[in-house]
Amino acid sequence: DSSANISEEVEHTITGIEPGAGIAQATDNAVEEYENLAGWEHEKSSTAAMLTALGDAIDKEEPIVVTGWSPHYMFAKWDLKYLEDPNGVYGDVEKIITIARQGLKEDMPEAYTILDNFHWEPEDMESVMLDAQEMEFEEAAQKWVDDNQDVVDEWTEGVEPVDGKSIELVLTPWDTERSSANVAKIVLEQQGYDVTLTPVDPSVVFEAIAAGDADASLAPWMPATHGAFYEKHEGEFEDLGENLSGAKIGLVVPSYMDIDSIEDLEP
Ligand code: PBE
Repeated sequence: DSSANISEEVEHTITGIEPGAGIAQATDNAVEEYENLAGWEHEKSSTAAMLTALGDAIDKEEPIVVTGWSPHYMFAKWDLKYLEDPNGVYGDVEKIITIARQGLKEDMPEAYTILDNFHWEPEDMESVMLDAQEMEFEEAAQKWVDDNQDVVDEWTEGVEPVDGKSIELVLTPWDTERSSANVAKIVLEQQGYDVTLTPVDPSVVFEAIAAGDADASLAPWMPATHGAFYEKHEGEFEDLGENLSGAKIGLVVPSYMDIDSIEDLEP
């Protein structure tokens, strides 16, 4: 049948991204958990390579199965769908949270308050990511701040300015987190902070904050994507709650493919 052809045409391969991504771990788990994925390969490389492979397949209207997530421009650029995940390996709706090192509240109460207040919508993040297709993330973030000064004013309301204190934020190397980190950087700089952004793997985000080597991060995706790292370090960092809700991860295919569920992929 057609789904058997799909499996053969994609050579029983899921086109993945960087091995350190939470979605890569989740996909290894999916290959383990779904009996129909026995014998499938999860090929990890990079986000750029995955997007190139996806674009090439769509140009030829060939099947492809990738690891995908939202917010991401892939859904605006192409007609795509998430495969249903009856085993719930990829979770349902994800939120992005803010975490801080122990003691940040006492050491830098002004920054702590701003980071605690930082909350925006997927549309906000998407607009920064879209602009960043044509300009640097710094510029795209500045544009969002200029256009949304009322939102920023809510985050900084009643917070006293500081005089050049240094703060380090860690982020993961995807566009979603480049957006939030660059916006946070500008807002903290407006307040008088000297801000360093350090991109690292998701595991290192939690390690650095737990060890007190970095001050805060707006990068963790919960509960499915980075839940294992969160649990490993629980109690060694402070959870400031969500900064965005309505994110998602999963297996993604072009809409023209005649399957709906991970279970439709044949062994
Ligand atoms: N992502 C985007 C990351 C987090 C942000 C879903 C590719 C991951 O760790 O899987």
